[in-house]
Amino acid sequence: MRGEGNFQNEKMETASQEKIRELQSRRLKEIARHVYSKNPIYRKLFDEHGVSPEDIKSVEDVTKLPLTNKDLLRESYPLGLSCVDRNRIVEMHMSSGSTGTPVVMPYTQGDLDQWAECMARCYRMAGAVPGDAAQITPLFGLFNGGFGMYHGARAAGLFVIPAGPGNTARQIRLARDFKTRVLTGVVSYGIRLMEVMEEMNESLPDLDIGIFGAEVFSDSMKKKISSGLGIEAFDIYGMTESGGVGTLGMDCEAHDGLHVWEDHYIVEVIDPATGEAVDDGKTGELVVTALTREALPVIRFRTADLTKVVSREQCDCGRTHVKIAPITGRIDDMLIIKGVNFFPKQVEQALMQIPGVGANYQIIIEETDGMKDVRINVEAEAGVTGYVVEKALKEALGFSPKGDVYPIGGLPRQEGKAKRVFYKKAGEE
Ligand code: DLL
Repeated sequence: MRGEGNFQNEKMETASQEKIRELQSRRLKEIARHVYSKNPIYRKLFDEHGVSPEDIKSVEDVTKLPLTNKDLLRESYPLGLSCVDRNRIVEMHMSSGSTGTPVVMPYTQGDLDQWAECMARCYRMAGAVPGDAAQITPLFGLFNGGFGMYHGARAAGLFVIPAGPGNTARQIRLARDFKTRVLTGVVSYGIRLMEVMEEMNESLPDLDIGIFGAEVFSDSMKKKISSGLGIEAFDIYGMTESGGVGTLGMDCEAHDGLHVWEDHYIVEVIDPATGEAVDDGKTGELVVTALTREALPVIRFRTADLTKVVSREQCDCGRTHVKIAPITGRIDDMLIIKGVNFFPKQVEQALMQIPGVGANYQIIIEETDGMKDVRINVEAEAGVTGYVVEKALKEALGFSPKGDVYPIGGLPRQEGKAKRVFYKKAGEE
């Protein structure tokens, strides 16, 4: 298998669960002390919750700590939650999120090294080896995607092509001329690349590994991108709050879950309504505690991302770190139409299985007199009828949404993370 024996930090990636627990216990005690002693907002939060760092004796005690969420980070804008002196901060990233209030993540040099290590593990887990050309297509800027993939590629000893997004024809030439073996991007950029390659009638024989994330990534979309680009596609996870892309792991060659780097993070899955832990195998909200970050370690951060624990056994790839399911979506992404609850990912999964349907689609929620209805527009090759699409969606969702079939290229394209769901009031265009 391609990733077998291919580790960035073999000792840690294959350490026994017992050893990992021991390390997590030690690090949790340290991080609780760190945030409590260095930041007044954290101190107040712990005090109000009636917990002190001395109460934390092992990893199980994580549940004694208060849950936190995006609001805490937003309210402390710009650097109110930082736990180090300002002169130790060497880089920052920021996400604006849907409400527009930014979340800032400052980094010390130690944090950059931690990020690079996590991301480098992902590259190696995908099968990349030192010297491979890695073309990095997410934005280099406040978005953490470009720089995170850069720091990690350097740590893994790769030949970095910091292409950034856009100009897809040039991107394809770069990949051809510099023999790109590893290409990274947001999921919708993988789609874009596939389309332009088809238009240009290009193939990239050296391209072998695609690392995509930042957006929900259904299995059927993964298959489509894999066959379209002639690569093995991996689903990479991370967020501004955890410290960026790759910090929360990726799937290995077994492709049956994302390995979370447990020496750096404690993950819990909770019932979003009660805040209580759910059993392994049950879907809930992922909660993350950063154990090794200095500038802004999140404590029991409610990600709003839905997933479940898939396995805590040693994987065929040799890694021992917990596997979680690919993210279903964010809690607030759930749609309720005509009494049926569903996630955009289910629509994607159903659409991508229809032969001839393209990779771009829109879910439009229309509201008339307080009643919600949904239209699903897709792109498809000639010959794919609305009837075929409707039938597949009915099977997946239990009802038939209206919608139109556009020719390939007929729906608008966006840069960065794709917006798939649109809201419209009656009569609006
Ligand atoms: O999207 C980090 C990233 C960059 C991941 C490039 C992968 C590739 P944010 O902009 O802070 O950071 O957005 C984080 O995006 O809470 C999830 O809701 C979603 N997300 C990230 N990766 C995945 C994934 C980056 N693999 C938010 N599958 C997260 C599903 C993802 N959703």
